[in-house]
Amino acid sequence: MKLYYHPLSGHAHRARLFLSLLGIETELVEVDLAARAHKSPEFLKLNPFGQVPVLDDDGTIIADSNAILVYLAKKTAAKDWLPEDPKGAAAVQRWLSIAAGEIAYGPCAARLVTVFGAGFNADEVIARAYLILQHIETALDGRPWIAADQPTIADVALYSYIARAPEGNVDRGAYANISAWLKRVEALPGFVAFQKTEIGIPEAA
Ligand SMILES: N[C@@H](CCC(=O)N[C@@H](CS)C(=O)NCC(=O)O)C(=O)O
Repeated sequence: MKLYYHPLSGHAHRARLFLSLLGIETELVEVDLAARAHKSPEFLKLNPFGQVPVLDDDGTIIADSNAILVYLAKKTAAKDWLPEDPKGAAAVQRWLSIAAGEIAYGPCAARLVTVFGAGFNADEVIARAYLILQHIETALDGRPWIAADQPTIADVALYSYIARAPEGNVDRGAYANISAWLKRVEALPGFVAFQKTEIGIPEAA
């Protein structure tokens, strides 16, 4: 499979991480966001939204990180990663929605300000980040994974921007359950790290 990505995109890292966890051989195609290659006519044919990541599975084009996670789980019949029973599927979907909502508008947006110079109100997006981190901290109380007894694509979708939240000046120090969960994700066979920058505050231990 071919993944159009950027090394500093958490959305792209999500897709890359799951491909690696599944052991799928992947050709990585770096899209030069600084040169606006994601807005070129060729790239817009792949994703009219002009965003990474995009997956090309032998001509089947899937845009959107969470859609890629669903596609890969279904394609490989990885039922542990995406349960099929109504309750299990809903539990995963709930956190995919949060990854596309509260995480995007919180820790992801805070990092966009510092790493990419986005013009959001930093105090506002950092406050949003703390709000969602507290919810996740509570949800992880007494359980190793966010949506099931085993890791699911919900954990994959949440991981990248929470791991790099300190780059957006969001301190993860007060969230012990989240720290332990990040380490569990990082210990999964096939884990591949999300590139770090020197921007922001130091990571919590
Ligand atoms: N909903 C999309 C969001 C992807 C996204 O925001 N990608 C960013 C990089 S992290 C991007 O390509 N931004 C360029 C733009 O929106 O113009 C997904 O989950 O894949």
